[in-house]
Amino acid sequence: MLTHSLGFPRMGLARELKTALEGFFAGTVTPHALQGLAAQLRLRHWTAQRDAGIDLVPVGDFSFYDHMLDTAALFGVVPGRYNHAGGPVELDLYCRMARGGQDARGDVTALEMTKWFDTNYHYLVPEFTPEQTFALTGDAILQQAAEARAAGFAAKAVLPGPATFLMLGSCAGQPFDRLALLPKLLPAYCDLLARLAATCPWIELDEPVLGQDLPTGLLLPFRRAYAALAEAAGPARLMLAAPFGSIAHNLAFTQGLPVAALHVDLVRDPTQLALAAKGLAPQTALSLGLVDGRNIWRVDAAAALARIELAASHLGPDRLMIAPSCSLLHCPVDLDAETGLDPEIRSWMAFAVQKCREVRLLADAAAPGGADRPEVAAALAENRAAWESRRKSPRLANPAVRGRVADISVDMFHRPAPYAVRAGQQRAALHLPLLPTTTIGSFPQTPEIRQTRRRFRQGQLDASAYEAFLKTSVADAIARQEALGLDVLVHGEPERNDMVEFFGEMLDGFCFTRNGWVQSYGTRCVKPPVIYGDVSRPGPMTVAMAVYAQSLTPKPVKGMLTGPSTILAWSFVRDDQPREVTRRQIALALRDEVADLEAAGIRAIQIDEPGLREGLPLRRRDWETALALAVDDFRLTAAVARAKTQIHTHMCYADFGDIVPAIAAMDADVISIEASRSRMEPLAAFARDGYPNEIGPGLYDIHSPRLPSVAEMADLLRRAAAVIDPSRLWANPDCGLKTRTWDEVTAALANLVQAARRVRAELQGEA
Ligand code: THG
Ligand code: ZN
Repeated sequence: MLTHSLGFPRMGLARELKTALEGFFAGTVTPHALQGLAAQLRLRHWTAQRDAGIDLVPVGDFSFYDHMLDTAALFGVVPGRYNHAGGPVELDLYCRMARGGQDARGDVTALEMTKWFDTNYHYLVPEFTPEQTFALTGDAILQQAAEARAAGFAAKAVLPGPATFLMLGSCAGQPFDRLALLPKLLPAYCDLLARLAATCPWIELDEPVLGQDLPTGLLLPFRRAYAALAEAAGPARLMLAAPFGSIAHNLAFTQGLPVAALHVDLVRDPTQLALAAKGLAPQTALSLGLVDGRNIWRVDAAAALARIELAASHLGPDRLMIAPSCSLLHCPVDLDAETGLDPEIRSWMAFAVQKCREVRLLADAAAPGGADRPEVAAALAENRAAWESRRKSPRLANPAVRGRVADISVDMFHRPAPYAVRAGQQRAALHLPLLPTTTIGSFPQTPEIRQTRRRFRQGQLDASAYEAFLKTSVADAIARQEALGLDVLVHGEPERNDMVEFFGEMLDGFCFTRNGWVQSYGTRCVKPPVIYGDVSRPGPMTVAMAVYAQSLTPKPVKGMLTGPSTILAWSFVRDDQPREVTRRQIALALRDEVADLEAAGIRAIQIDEPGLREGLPLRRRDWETALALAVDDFRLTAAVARAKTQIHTHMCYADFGDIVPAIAAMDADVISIEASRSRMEPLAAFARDGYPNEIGPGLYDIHSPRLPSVAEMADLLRRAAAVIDPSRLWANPDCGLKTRTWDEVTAALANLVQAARRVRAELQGEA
């Protein structure tokens, strides 16, 4: 049984690639040095995987920014605004497509970024036109394949397949059927495969769209394409991979294809095994994705071996391959680097390197007589012992939490009064004008704030000095907001690194890593906390800081929480119970925080849910149930608040069109959303679906250093007031301001307040 890997984390154990890339962007690292480091990392990662027992190591999983951008560069898909004359996409153009920036003719915007299926990774969206042409213009993957071969590795080239590449692209403003481009794209893929075949014994094309709903019109073109691709791959063997989902509903696409192997994600859906096996052409192998590439738990070897046995009963052992479920991009690199974890909990975990060893172990144990080999038997016994320790651990179950969940009653999901009643009480309690102004929560994380937090974490600064520093920072933020004339203030979150990491560190049932970084986009990483047991709140988490901030001003200061769906989506979640059970526990913990904030005199509380939408299943028909449960948990969190306490929420991504009814069902008093980049377009969906509560469309893009003018924000507000009753409109930026400088923030918010005043005066003049 061959073992293989679909991809390895790119950043390096010490995030070396991030450091080098950021240095390159800043001009302190030469292109030569950057390329040198990249080659070093690739070699290190191939070696680590081979040493762990992976037979076929991946080539093409490395990227300077993102693998979809790499694929666009590979096939010459460069939007017109970059004025590219054709030919190879050099590093300079690649970076402009990734990050935007200057060229001879001025500013160009980057490609749009969006979530990669239901992960917390963002890819760059390729833009296609109806006249799009394709050619093999890049050679990065070919060079890397040669590099791997020269270093003596058996390599499998990996890249997104043509259907996924087209479906995940955009139409750059002029809708057309992108899939109609498949016949034009195919020759470029065939060209690439033919060349890769010279250096790689295997080529993998990833088609995670097979887990989604596919247009029936794609069926024949897809099948024809894969027949052509398998032929073009020539002496190399072609693998079609479907990570992240189940292909059970799309078997017609894969059945009988003349590919050398089909990879299925058995972590996401173990039941698809028999279906996938039955439809295979006689020469096709089945690659079993048995080790979870999305989480940090050890594989349950006994359960995985049972699956291998089932597969072998259908296909025989010689037609099986063993692998992680998906690319290991979505988990941290090496558990050996974690020295601070509780040893027992640590013994339940596996990171990318350990997961490669697990793949090897499964293949060894499944081989005839393999389980009797002493080293295999010992490793299996160790795996079993770790799982027994985990299953029996008293640290997992918290009877008090279980009891509370069992006792949840229907009334706990309902605010004490409907919005129409609450709105009046809140307006009186908060003394808000028409078009009230506010911000989303975070203020600039200055170098001083980052450094002070680091010194405190490393023990160079004691708790009282740290607290004094935080208070100074909060007082400064409050003074600035009062001077700007904002209506509802925030404390600025100087104590928080990442919002989810912050709550994870304070809740029971969570633990956190020192170095468990996972790429989120480009050079940016997150360190997801780990939920291992029942979740509860040992005590108030945000109350002291909120109360301190409120003590400095008569204006309302919002308490700031992260919602249950977002904490769930951005954490490593326990895999021994349904995710929904875990989220309900989180909701109860947050509900207590809402109650405590309110009891301490906080009059407005924001519960952010930017992660709600991205957690949705791959198939739309599963959305309704998933959304209903997510909405319930938001309501469970918020509904404890009195009628006159104003509940806010915030969501980042502009793609709201199809979930407005669910957002309305959350019944937050106020929602702030991203809207400036699309000139208030998302509001149309809220207006169309009769969104009943208050809404703050973002008036400027916080991702850009550009200063928005009073006139343009006033114009956006007028557009908003044309579709939403102005009595329910707020004025705020698109998102939190932690990545900006105070100079930028002060200037932009001053203009935002002016814009709100101007439009307020116009509206009141009309009345
Ligand atoms: N937190 C978590 N996941 C997220 C977001 C978040 N996913 C979606 C979106 N927000 C991703 N955005 C970012 C933005 C910035 C950074 C990471 C993800 C970032 N990271 C620092 C870096 O890589 O330099 C490291 C952070 C740190 O020092 O703690 O800037 O907000 N969980
Ligand atoms: Zn946001």
